[in-house]
This record gives sequence, structure tokens and C-alpha cells, in this order.
Amino acid sequence: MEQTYLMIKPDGVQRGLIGRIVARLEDKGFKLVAGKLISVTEEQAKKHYAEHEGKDFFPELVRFITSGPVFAMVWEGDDVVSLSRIMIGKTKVGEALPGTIRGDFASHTPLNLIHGSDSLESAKREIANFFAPAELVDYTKDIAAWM
Ligand code: RTP
Ligand code: MG
Repeated sequence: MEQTYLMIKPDGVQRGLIGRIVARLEDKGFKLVAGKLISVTEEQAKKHYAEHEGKDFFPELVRFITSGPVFAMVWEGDDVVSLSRIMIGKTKVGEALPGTIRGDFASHTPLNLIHGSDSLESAKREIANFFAPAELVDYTKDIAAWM
């Protein structure tokens, strides 16, 4: 089953949006397999944003993502990489459509609340950057078995 790395950024945590963002992903039917509130280290931040190294906004990107706690998650589901990106919406708030997380909650670029891996390869690299393999929980949703 496909997995992706989603991260509620410092602005999302500070605005108290963890619960509502997680609820949307649960409502969609994706499965949470790992989640933790962490401070991103400088090293993790530089690795995470390696594709943007050299761009003028890179230092600010690293400074912001390390500025306060983030909520790091791994989600599982069919096509979860692309479907979660659709739910997240476009990078710039002016282009993020209503109904998307950024479209509904973000009002100031580049404070766009949440990160989502842009490919399966990125997802693998990003999950490894933030989680040890043992932190990913293997389980089935089977509450009926207890009833
Ligand atoms: P993300 O990686 O955070 O999920 O966002 P994304 O794929 O939609 O956007 P990406 O191009 O990967 O850019 C990563 C983050 O960098 C900030 N950014 N600032 N000042 C700028 O021109 C600029 N461009 C990008 C945004 O916070 C974006 O989410
Ligand atoms: Mg990106």
C-alpha cells in the first residue's frame, strides 16, 4: 500500500489546526500509520528541502520549518501521494481552491500550513528523514472483531 509523508508546518500547529487537518485525512479514508509532534533539526530541514537549495527563499524556508514544532505524519492509502496533494491544494494561497486545506485555511503565502510529498520517491526519502522504521505502526482497522 502506498505511503506518503505529510507535515503540519509551524503555522498550522500554532493556529491550532492539527485536529481539523487530521480529521479531513481520516474522513477521506486514509490510514494514519505514524504521527508525532517534533522540532525539525537544521539538518533534517536542509535534507527535506534539498530540491530548493540555492534558491533565494531557501534560507527562509529552513528558518521557518525549524522555528517551532511541526506535526509529522505518515499516511497510507490507494494513490495517497497524489490524492493528499489534491486535498492540500496549490502552494500559493491565491491559487489554492476552496475545499482544499490551503484554500480553506491559509491566507498568506508562503504560510501554507501543510507539506505533502510530491512523488513516491520523495515520500520514501522524506519518511526516512523523519521516522525510524519501527515508528511506522502496522495494523488493520478491525474494531468489529471486539464487538
Ligand atoms: P510543500 O513542499 O511544502 O508541500 O509545498 P509545495 O510542494 O506545494 O511547494 P514547493 O514548490 O515544494 O515549495 C516548498 C515550500 O517553499 C515555500 N515556497 N516559497 N517564496 C517562494 O517563491 C516560495 N516558493 C515556495 C512554500 O512554503 C512551499 O510550500
Ligand atoms: Mg514540495
